[in-house]
Amino acid sequence: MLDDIIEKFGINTDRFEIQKLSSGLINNTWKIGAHSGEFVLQQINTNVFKSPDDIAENINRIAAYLSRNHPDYRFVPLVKAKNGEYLVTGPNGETYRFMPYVKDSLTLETVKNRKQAFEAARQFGKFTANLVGFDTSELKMTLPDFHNLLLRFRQFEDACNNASPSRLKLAEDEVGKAAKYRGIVETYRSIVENETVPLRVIHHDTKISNVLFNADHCGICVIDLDTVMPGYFFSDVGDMMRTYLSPSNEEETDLTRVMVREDFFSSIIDGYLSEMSSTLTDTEKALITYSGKFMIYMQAIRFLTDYLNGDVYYPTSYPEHNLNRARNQFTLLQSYLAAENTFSAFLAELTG
Ligand code: GN1
Ligand code: MG
Repeated sequence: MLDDIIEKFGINTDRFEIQKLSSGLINNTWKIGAHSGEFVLQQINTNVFKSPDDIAENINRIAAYLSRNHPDYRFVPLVKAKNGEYLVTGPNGETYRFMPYVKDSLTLETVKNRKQAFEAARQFGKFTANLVGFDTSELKMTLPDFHNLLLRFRQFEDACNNASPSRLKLAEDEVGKAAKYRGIVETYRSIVENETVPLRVIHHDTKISNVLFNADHCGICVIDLDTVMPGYFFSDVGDMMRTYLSPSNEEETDLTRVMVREDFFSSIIDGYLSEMSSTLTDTEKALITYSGKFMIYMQAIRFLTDYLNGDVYYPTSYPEHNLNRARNQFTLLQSYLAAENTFSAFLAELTG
């Protein structure tokens, strides 16, 4: 079935290998080994991304800018189909795209050591730093309000009002935690209303599996560019903290394994600032500790909202999967909050 799609991207389908890649909750991804090389095929989830053309346009604009201004920067471009388009439509209206596979690269599901945290943070910092001169208004909003915490909280409240009594009952503790830490939403409100945080080219999904590494654990480049849009730096730094500080990821159900490793914090900061230090404003630097709370809390309430809504957004493999993910993220949040003063003290020393 996928043969026809691959063929439209110019691959000779007499002989090729196909392997499903598991990472990513939203899109489907395959690695293709063909005579002419290795590629990645992706089916874009158009229930989530309503205008996949906008994603392709954003990636192409950024690719053009980077190749003009930072020709040595490693960027994975889209491959054109034989008809000259970047997207191919399947028999049931599905949307596909094609990219080169970065040779000898590997991805990580969890961060094992501080070097990996540093390297990943450096790659995302480099991405935004190299695009400082790029006019953010040229980018389409592929998911409007994606990291708008005010909206996410309203969606959570709506979900509470509409949830089945049984799901609401099972999620009682987590609903209580969402309310308990509501101050994180209020801080967000005051940041967007009062502070002048600049819009930058932000990746918006800086989890560890979105960085390609080589065998020596050095970062090669960032991938998964669907949510690259104008945004705030704390989305990216926050998602690094969400996914690099803990030894286990959001799928872990043994909550004793979900925790913040305090010494990994400085590795993230050092990696990100190695590229972004001269770019970030003082206002932004003062929000670094907030970043982690913001993203961990938002992801907790997104999983919880989806559980209450009956699992309509994130794919699940068992009935309480999203509730467990929310539990995991609230556990991480509590561990993060316990370390907050240590993080702030470290930053105060670093930034003066
Ligand atoms: C989704 O599809 P994937 O795995 O790249 C989600 C992110 C979440 C992430 C949690 C468009 O990303 O926001 O952080 O799951 N992307 C979208 O693993 O909702
Ligand atoms: Mg993504």
